[in-house]
Amino acid sequence: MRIDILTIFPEMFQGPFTESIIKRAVAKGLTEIHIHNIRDFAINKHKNVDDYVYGGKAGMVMMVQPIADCILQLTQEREYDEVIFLTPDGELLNQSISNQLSLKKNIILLCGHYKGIDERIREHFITREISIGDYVLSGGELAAAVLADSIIRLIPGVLSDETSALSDSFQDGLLSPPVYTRPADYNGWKVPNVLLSGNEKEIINWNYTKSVERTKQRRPDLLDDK
Ligand code: 6GU
Repeated sequence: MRIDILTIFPEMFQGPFTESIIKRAVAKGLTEIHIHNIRDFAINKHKNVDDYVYGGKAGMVMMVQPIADCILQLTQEREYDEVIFLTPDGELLNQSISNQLSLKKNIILLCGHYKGIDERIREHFITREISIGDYVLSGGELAAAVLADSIIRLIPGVLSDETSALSDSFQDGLLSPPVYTRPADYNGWKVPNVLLSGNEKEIINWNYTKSVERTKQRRPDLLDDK
């Protein structure tokens, strides 16, 4: 899978993609991430990418031309399955959206800033708009990193144990059960006996019961959907 990210702050992606699981996915050739600086497509001598909003209100808007030229260059090179704009007024990201997107071949993620981007970009290029939650971030970059991470870890071969993505919280609509590691007794704080029993059936039952219990307590809304 190939992900192209369009941003005016390319340095913000140093870190999220250069560590841990995503780093390994890139090294293994399971995903390609290309960061494009929208400012490289600005044509005037000041390299402007934004301008005053029409209609008088305060604030700057990202201009059509630099973003359009960047997207057009990419779409001339290959076909894209989705051109996604990260925006607080987009559809709320959930595991089902990440699952869908992990099956795509090429996607573009566009990060907005200032008061937003010229509406004509949304009308003519954007196929999907996604928000990562009901709060406001300074820009789309962190949201794009969150979305890319949630997608990339689902690509087959990225996680060392393929079943581990299947047992994630949300993957089956339930939160994960509590987990423990050694020692079995830490100064009197004990690991539940059933987990030490070696009885696989009982352990599966215990994990399921705990998942349901935790979901009922913390996120009853997840059970309502069923
Ligand atoms: Cl995608 N962008 C911004 N700026 N803020 C957000 C967001 C996106 N999702 C939640 N808050």
